[in-house]
Amino acid sequence: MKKQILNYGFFKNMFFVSMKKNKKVAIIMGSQSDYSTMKNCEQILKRLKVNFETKIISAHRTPDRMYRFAKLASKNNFSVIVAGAGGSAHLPGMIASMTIIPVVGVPIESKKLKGLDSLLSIVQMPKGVPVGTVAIAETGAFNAGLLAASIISLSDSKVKKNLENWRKSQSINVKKKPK
Ligand code: RP5
Repeated sequence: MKKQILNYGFFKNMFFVSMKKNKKVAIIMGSQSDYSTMKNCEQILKRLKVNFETKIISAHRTPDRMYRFAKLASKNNFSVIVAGAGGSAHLPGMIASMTIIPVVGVPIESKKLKGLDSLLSIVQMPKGVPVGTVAIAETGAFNAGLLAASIISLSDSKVKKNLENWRKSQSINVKKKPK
């Protein structure tokens, strides 16, 4: 009987450890120059108390790093990947092709075409491999964080509560009349 109780406790702990571990967001980006935009994603995830890790992974400059990250993402307990890229922005699509973890793509505002190139590269994924695409630049990075938190909230009641409270505070802060 005692042994059974011990076994039950062991499996219960294992279950909660794995549930807890599985709630990390990966924020990845193609270059250091993307970080000022992707900080907006970090900002909202911190506010909502969502665990995340941030990395630079370039599809064309560090293809091996990209491959290793995507292949090990599930084993490393990431449950959402937010990928920011600019120009011919293939990073989110390449990552999505190698994992079934949801991928949210953030189009970085490029110097030449103001991010339209990034947006079209990310949003126009061919049928069969989806990338959820948000708005260009800071707004997109922030919303990608909110979307990642929404996905996490499906299995994390604390994050759900934080997200609900954040929405409420957003509504309260809208004045009824303009000044
Ligand atoms: C992409 O090329 C990055 O995502 C970045 O937005 C863009 C320009 O990179 P840098 O030349 O600034 O490193 O890989």
